[in-house]
Amino acid sequence: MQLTGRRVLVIGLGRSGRAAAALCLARGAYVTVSDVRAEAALRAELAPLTAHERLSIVSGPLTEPLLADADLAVVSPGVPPQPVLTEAEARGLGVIGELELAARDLGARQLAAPILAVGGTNGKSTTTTLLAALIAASGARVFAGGNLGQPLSEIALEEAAYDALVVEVSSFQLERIDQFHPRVSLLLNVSADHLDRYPSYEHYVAAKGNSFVRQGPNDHAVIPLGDAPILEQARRGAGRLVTFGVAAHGATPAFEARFGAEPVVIEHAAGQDTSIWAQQAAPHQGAGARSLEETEHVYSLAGVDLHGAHNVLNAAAAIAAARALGIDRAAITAGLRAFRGLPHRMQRVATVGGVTFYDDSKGTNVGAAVTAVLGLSEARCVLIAGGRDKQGSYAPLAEALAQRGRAAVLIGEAAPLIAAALGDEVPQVRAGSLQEAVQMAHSLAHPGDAVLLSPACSSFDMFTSYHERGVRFAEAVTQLSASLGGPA
Ligand code: UMA
Repeated sequence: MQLTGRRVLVIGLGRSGRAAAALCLARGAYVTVSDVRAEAALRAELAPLTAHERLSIVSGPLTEPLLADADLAVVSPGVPPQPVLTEAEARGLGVIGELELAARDLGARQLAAPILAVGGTNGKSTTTTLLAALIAASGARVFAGGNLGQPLSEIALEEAAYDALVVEVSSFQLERIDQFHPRVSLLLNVSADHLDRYPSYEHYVAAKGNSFVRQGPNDHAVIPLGDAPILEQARRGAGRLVTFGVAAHGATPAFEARFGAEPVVIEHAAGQDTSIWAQQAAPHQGAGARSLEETEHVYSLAGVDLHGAHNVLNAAAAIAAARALGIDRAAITAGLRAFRGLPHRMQRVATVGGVTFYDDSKGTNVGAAVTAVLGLSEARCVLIAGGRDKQGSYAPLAEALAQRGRAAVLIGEAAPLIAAALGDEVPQVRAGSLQEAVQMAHSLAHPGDAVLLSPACSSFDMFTSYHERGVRFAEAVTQLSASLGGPA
């Protein structure tokens, strides 16, 4: 990719736009950044670069003349499709995403580090971080970023060499890609999310599947066992399939049933394809049983810092991707032991009056909240949900709460919508603040229950981010605990 002397329009100046602008300037382009925010904020954002002679900043909506002046446009993931952009593309302007910019730059410089892409509606960040930990345990230098936080364009600028780049990829980032070519592409799951951005659910699934398209026979597509829509996406490329899932009864060889009642991940190679199965193994069967350590393709998850049944699957997926890269069993085992879970993802906060509080503030869609409810080790929970609606259906949440819910405490803009969907499945109350929600949830819970913050919505109606929402939740739990005389 030749950028010297070319005019690049960077649209959106958050982390992605900043990294893209810096990369394009470093490669000799004339860069204009366009963002709807006020100019003072944009200048502050670009602080070290504002004096650059090849940089200009335009505050306000994206316009046709701005696009007409550009040879290439780089769009930030959070900038939704809009007519002015579609029209410019129709006129022949190249429009790419920040991820594609990074991929082209890395490709042009022939940097050999393989890319491992981690996509999915839920579990991406945990799996990205775990996969990076498994690879790092082999002694390799690993980058973990993308949607997780650090844009890949920042890495393209760094001189430090990596042995592997583990990139969390959102559907937004995968919308405008072409050269982006993961050696291993993992798609964990797909359920309704971001339907406020896509014309249909199928468009959202197809965006996620774009990460498979460039894969060839030396690459691996890591996908869930028995998920036909995801298989269809993987088949858009030619990568070798590696599947992961929960072993069906009777489908596993006999020796697997001999371990204690703890989650394990089992690997089987059959011809060209590999299956990685996670399961809660049957109790130890005595004579003839082998320990986990003795058996080559079994990984014990006992004592690993991952909570919830869904995280066993995430671990299976990460192990599958690490194996596809050639990481050996010893490193994977060491990586699992060293792994520490991520904040705001099924994070245990405290136990107050026999009720355990979990912060799953990152549960920003219905699928995530359902998974969190069904994966709890406590039999019943009081769910705190609500926030800014994303136009998906809350019906699956009603089903999950019918099975495992004690009550629901609803907050934020989406509270009436969720209330209507829950109907009589579970008792429900409304709270005016998160602090009030924590108090109400505690009084509705019985000893031995969980209180789970897994909002099924974005946070932006009440907070600046899911992170702030999670921090406020933990503070409210601490206050509650103090008001009751400390943890119990
Ligand atoms: N903007 C415009 N015009 C618009 C919309 C936005 O100018 O029409 C401007 C905003 O004023 C702002 C900038 O664009 O200044 C924000 O761009 P952005 O939303 O792309 O944000 P970044 O800071 O670049 O963060 C993005 C990802 N954000 C989104 O996809 C919304 C971050 O993922 C990611 O960590 C980061 O790139 C680095 O790769 C966050 C996210 O919420 C965590 N992702 C979604 C999710 O996980 O569900 C997909």
